[in-house]
Amino acid sequence: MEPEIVLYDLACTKNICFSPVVWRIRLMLNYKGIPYRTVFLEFPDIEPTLKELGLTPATSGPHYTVPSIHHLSSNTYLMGSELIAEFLESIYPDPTLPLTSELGREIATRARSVIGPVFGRLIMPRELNILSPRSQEYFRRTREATIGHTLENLLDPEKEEKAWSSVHDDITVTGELMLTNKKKGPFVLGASPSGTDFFIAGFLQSVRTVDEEVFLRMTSYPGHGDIYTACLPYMEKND
Ligand SMILES: N[C@@H](CCC(=O)N[C@@H](CS)C(=O)NCC(=O)O)C(=O)O
Repeated sequence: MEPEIVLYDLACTKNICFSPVVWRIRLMLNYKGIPYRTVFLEFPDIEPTLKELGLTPATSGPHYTVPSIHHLSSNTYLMGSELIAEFLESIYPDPTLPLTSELGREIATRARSVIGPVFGRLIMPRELNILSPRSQEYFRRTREATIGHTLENLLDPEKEEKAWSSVHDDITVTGELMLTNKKKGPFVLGASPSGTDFFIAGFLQSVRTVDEEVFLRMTSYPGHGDIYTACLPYMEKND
């Protein structure tokens, strides 16, 4: 099938998607069966490539980010997962994907307090292992400037255990919330997926691609493995 969308994604040495935010969009494309092709960009190539395409820079954080898309038939370029999700839902409403819900918002708010420590301390230093030398150099330079010390400093078993303890209660409560509609079906809202399922599954798939052990520990908490498994059919196309 001819692609209708070009998806700009983050490159890694496994040649598959590993960014949690790009996974959110990829899951949506796969779920809706929208034909697309991927352009993987190394970290230092994101800004020059997206600038050249004429995308509007973000006002905070990195100015140019993936996911970005080019919708070919309308010649629309978009950057930012929220904007892209809304666009896809409006152009491809079938099957519908409720992007959010009251329960979804509660889960997302709680999950963010987990994602910070998990990504910041446990995933970030391990991410280096799946980046090319050019991306490693960029990643190390930008992230170490933000945290004020080396990425390797984070790989301290004692501090890592503290990070796990600090999120234990939040992961448990968030996971239990994910099971609210278990009787109606395997997804957060019951029988069919919502944006919240793709947010959770995208985060877990990203963790898994970087470090299987962290993934196994996260999915040992309630709910997480259930949502991840329910979303597996939409994670087959990963490149
Ligand atoms: N708010 C953006 C965040 C996207 C984002 O941070 N993407 C990262 C990759 S996971 C990125 O492109 N970073 C570019 C950089 O660090 O220069 C969204 O929701 O799409």
